[in-house]
Amino acid sequence: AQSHPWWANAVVYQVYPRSFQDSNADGFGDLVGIISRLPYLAELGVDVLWLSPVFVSPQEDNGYDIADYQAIDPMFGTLADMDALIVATHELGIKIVLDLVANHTSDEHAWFQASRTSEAEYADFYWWAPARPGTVPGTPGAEPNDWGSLFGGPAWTYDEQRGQYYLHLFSPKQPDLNWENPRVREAIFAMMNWWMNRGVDGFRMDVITLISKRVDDLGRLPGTAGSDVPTLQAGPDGFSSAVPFSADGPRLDEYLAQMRREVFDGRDGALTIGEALGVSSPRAAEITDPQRGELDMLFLFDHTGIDQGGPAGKFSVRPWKVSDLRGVFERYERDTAEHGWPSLYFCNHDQPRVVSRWGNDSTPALRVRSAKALALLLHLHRGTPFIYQGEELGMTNAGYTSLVQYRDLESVNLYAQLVHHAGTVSHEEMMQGLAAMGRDNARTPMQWDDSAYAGFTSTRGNGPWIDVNDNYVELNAQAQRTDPDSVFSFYRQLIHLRHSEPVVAIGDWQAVDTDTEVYAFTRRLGAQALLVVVNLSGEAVALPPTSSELIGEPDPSRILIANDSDDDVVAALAAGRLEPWSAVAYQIA
Ligand code: TEU
Repeated sequence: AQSHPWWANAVVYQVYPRSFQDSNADGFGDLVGIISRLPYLAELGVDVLWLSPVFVSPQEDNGYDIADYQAIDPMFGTLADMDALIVATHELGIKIVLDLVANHTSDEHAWFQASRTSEAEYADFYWWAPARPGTVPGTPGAEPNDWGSLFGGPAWTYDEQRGQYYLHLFSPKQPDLNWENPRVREAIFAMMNWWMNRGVDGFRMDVITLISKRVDDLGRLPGTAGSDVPTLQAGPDGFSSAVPFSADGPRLDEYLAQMRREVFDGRDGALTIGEALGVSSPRAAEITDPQRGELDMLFLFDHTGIDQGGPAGKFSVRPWKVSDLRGVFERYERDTAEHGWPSLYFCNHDQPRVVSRWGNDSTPALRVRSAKALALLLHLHRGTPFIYQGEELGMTNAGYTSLVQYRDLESVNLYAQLVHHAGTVSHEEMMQGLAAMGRDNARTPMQWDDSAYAGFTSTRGNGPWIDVNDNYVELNAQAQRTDPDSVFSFYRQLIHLRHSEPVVAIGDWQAVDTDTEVYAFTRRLGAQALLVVVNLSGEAVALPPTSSELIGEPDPSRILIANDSDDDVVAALAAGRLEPWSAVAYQIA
């Protein structure tokens, strides 16, 4: 049995600053806006605020391209505003973690500017490589190899000044840092300590599992002597993926342990969450094992791929099954049962809205009901749940119908690559893919009330940086806060349960009825036991056998939480039936 740290029963809330609350009518959210909305987070009851990047940045990737880690971008405010936000969250008993984007910087960061002129101190801060032998540097096909960027196009860009190519797993404006260089690590750890000393409580670390590169592969680029770089799986735009070169590399554990020692040792109550692209669930259990002193928890990606894949890559929507989703969570839970700790998320700023994706947003009633079913399902798992702004309202996908409404570089670039350059995907297919999977679905302005622009920004300005979802008039925080049957009120109850019921936070997790498409599992802690049964479909289905046995004669006083009235739950269970989109957590002991 493990001993449990404070975050075992905590709930984290992610704020995407540019879309949360604008205070100065420029159409972008800002820090002062966030401060004004903190009472809302306190009312919801969350324990930790995770803030997506607010540092100085050219905003190529909405701040995930940092030009100065120790200054706030003027679009978000000032360092004084940041200090005020730290104080204000702490006054409400909420911790605050920042987004640490340290796999790469912006190409406008001073380190990169110095690196491209080969300035001694910074020459090896990034990954530089010569053109493929026998080619003209800077011309198409002269890239050191055929690795592609995750945002489309090659993963290498030629720099005239240095006369070499630099590596970028993401956009050309996001060069990858060379963590092999001890000075890079020192510089990053010093910056992290500076923020910790300023009062923040930890970091969510962007693609941190990509920091250790397989250096040998780089030394054996195609066309060089002894080359045997594996031909990696081709991406939708024809380039091969560079992720295997970077993901979970040979020195990852060493770097994370060094970071722990140099930044977090002696800082009680700090929280570290790693975004774990390319990491398997058994490895995640190791990395989050407290004995090893690396990270507290990781975001895995397996469940986000169950409905993706095809000619347009992640923008090709595939049918999915409840058993696929359950199977992924079953592995997360099983692998971390003895050591390590899972994080639980459906939504973030990179994923479409879950109610549109795996629920049903076609009518208000179905939307509310399926949003609650998905919320109950996720929040009754063992692990630390993450709520992405607006998820607690059941906010839906953007509903954009025109390419010009999209802002996200991934969506815009891949549209150009696939529809125009490669010609492998039609305009119509790609528009459908963007509407289903595009990242802007999560980035529409927070829907606060039914006033103009959903209360996100003032009518004195030119409107928000990205279109508000039309459904804000009916779907907004103001309408839900005082409604006991709202999605918001349901999330409040779920958060409260995690705080008050240890079985919800730390009880053992076990799937049941796994040969069915009903998502059912038990939670057990000492003499306490819960059964969670969720029907993630629009059809009534039979209550499966093990669940039925565990429930026996249904008793309304045993219902912990459900998205139906107690009477309706009991009636359905007694009839051996699960209504469409029904979800219940039931005390079986
Ligand atoms: O994302 C990592 C990542 O690889 C994906 O989730 C990404 O969003 C993309 O959709 C893959 O198809 C992190 C950040 O969360 C994301 O916002 C950044 O764009 C990215 O890193 C680069 O910093």
